[in-house]
Amino acid sequence: MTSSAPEPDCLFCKIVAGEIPATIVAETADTVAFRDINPQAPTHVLVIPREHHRDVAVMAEQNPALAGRLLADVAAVAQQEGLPGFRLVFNTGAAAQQTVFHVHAHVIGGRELTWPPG
Ligand code: DGP
Repeated sequence: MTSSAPEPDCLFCKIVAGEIPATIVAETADTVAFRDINPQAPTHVLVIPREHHRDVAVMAEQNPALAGRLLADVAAVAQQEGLPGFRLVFNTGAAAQQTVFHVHAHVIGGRELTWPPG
């Protein structure tokens, strides 16, 4: 069974709990948004739910309302960052280069973005 309780060894659960520092740019009752430690663009913010879900597919299945609110919080962060456009990425699974297994939305912008991604 998949749990949404905090995972003791989860890096992003520790950021939610304030146990690991992060440059937080926005917080809501549901989500925390903070700057990526390895930015791929002038603006690179991660928006995560406070609840632990392994990836976006699990979150959408277990708590679709939360998934919707997370998207609204992404939009608010993009507006707060003054982005005229942005790329929203959920790397999902190791084959897609997901490395932290607590769902996170990459909000990337502040430069001309190319397509397709690598
Ligand atoms: P992904 O490959 O989609 O799982 O992205 C994980 C992202 O998390 C990656 O862009 C780097 C970022 N990251 C990893 N560890 C930390 C950390 O301790 N603090 C912050 N702010 N970002 C982190």
